[in-house]
Amino acid sequence: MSEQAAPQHRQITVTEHLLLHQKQSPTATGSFTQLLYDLILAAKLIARNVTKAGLLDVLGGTGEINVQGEDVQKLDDYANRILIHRLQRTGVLCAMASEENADVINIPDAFRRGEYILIFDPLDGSSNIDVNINVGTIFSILRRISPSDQDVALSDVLQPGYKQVGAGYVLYGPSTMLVYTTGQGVHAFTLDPSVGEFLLSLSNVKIPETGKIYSVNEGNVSYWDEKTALAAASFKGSDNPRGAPYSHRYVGSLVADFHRTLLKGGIFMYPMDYKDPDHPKGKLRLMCEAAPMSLLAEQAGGMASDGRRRILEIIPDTLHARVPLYIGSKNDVQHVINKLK
Ligand code: P6P
Repeated sequence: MSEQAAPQHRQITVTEHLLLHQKQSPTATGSFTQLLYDLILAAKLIARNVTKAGLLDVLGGTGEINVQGEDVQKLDDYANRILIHRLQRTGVLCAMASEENADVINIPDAFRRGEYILIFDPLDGSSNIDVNINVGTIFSILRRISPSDQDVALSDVLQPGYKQVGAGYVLYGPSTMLVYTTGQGVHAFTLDPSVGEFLLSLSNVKIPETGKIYSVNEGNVSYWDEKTALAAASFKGSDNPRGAPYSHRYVGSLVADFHRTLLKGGIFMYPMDYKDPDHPKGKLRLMCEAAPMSLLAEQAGGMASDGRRRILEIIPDTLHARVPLYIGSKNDVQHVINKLK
């Protein structure tokens, strides 16, 4: 079970938590702490605007279409610019990639470079902003594989998810939460706006082995193949790991749906569908959505699959590769994998 954080007077900041972990992992360096520090600063700036979205002129779209073919909302454009501006100065990155940008983002010559690569979805679920539903920033951290004295190659970025040295998300909602892993468990921090610090609220988060909630956009059922439809339908009856019907919950914002699955268990599904020409491989992006969430899920004792393969073993063929995603309690995910065979 997840461990509630210490009483008020012993609360731990992210930086203290990272430094504590660094002592336990000799390979960790201050670079990672610096990277997370700048990521957190960007998140606080994004949180400030997200929580005031109704007051500032940041609602609605910019009129532009992004590389995904989606309307760019003003806030996700803001979030993208803040992350690129802050993180290119952190001195520990050699490249970045954003869900909003078609190509790899190089670090300008004016800034010091490092060994890490940051891949992010600046504001996932942004279509929900105008109706005040949770949105989030998702991030994935890789270490370059080519020699430091060479230019970053696309092969440095297109690595399978098990190569991630860190992953996490910031959830902007009733409270702003940071959830991350560096391969030593999953830990959750809640932003205390009165001091501007993320304070540890849950350590060593564990996903229950079997859940009671399934999460999928049932409106797509006519676009699924038969096995997918039967797998989703199984959670409405007793032919499932629980032996009883599950509750259905679907926010339509991956960070919110995943966060609930991480804490309460169950399964989140975004199957392949025939609704959109891009969706035969699913809607969600492998590198900035599925892979970071899958590292978190596995670190919390859960499971993540595309229906056949472990997400973390899939080697991206392109920067914006998409995958079907089945993620959450290991018994529930395995049940779906068995149904899809
Ligand atoms: P649908 C948001 O646009 C997103 O990328 C994820 O955050 C979310 O899980 C999914 O799309 C929702 O897609 O087709 O159900 O609206």
